[in-house]
Amino acid sequence: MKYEELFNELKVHGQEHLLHFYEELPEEEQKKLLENVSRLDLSYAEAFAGKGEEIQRGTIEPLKAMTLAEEEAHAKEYREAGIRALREGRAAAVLLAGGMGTRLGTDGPKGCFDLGITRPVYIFQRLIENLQDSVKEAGAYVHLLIMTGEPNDRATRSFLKEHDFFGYPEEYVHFFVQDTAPAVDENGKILLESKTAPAVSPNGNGGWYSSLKKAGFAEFLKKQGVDYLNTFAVDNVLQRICDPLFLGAVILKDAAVGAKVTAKTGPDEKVGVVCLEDGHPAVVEYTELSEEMRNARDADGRLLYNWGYINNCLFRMEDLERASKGSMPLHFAHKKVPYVDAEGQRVTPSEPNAWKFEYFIFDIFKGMKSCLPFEVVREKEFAPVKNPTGVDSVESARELLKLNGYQL
Ligand code: UD2
Repeated sequence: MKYEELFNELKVHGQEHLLHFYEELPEEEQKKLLENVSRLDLSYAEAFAGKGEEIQRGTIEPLKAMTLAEEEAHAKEYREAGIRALREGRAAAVLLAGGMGTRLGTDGPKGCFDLGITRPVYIFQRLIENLQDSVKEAGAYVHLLIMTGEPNDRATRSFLKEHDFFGYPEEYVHFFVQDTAPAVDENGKILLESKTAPAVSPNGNGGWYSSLKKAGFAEFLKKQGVDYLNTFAVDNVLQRICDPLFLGAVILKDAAVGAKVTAKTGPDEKVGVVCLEDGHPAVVEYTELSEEMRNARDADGRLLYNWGYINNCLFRMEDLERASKGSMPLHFAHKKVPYVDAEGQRVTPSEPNAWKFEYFIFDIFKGMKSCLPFEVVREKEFAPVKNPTGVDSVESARELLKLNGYQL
């Protein structure tokens, strides 16, 4: 796009400051700036105008999960149905690895983090080994799609290639990059990360399906006969992936979506809670849980909203496609974002100075006819690596891995 054309478009949106340094840049850099700015999705910054209004929630009620006892009672039929579907190539796995892993304090992709003590045990390795368990049980490979973010895409691909995809056949591994959203200052102005690039970051894990589609994988998967997608987070090193029991239960219960859940450790655990909103399946994220909902108890004294969402879902593709036509709410997060000021000086803020935009994966549940929350045993299936130490950390994940017989 030419300078004038872009300038005029930006002006309509009040974002023409993005070209502030254009004149002083060498020609090559000018080109880069125009390219970077013209790729921006300005609708995010437009949405910022509505930031004052909280996301309006409907009437929230608890949603029952399928309990371990119920799963146990039907284990044989669920497992068989799941294995059959895997064997027929009806399921694929989608790894959500577009996040930045900032809390862990690593620069690289979170999946490259080594949890090993006496030998390397990378997060990606653990996840692929977990997937291999299901592959072995079914006797058939499933397609593994890996969503990266722009900042970690190259490093993720080269790391996995270097490690020979930890034994997974390369022809079953596919990558796609998730879309980005710009960061804006308190006045809704998009920040410049450098004189040639706006500050952008991945648009939240709810951006996964539109990014997958844009990359042509929805078509690809349909052609392959896939009709269930198991999305899973990069940081839970104990999770079962394409778990036949879960898959079979979702199929036989005819659920549009299934979500693995575990009983919360307490009101403040950092997991979303699965519930109903105006009669539709929904999840309220831990950051948005009201005091009242957080602490509400049932007649037996248990948390009323007790089913913690652990970010391992099974989506039926036809329902996903239908639900994805609706709009998703945009969540705002106040963060520290380094930027270049009007004088061209790089500023590293010590306090949150910017707003980032994120879609949440589970917000699509609201457009689904039905959801099956599926209970799992926490100690066997939930070991998230979020922080270096303490709760949900490298330390706690190592303990849980050892408890489950893994050599570190
Ligand atoms: C997530 C869940 C939360 C709970 C918790 C369990 C969401 C929105 N919240 O919270 O309810 O289940 O995990 O540990 O899912 N990701 C991307 N692109 C992005 C942002 C994130 O791929 O733009 C991935 C990220 O790489 C990770 C997953 O999504 O695999 C969860 O992201 P997070 O660690 O930021 O989420 P968290 O812990 O706040």
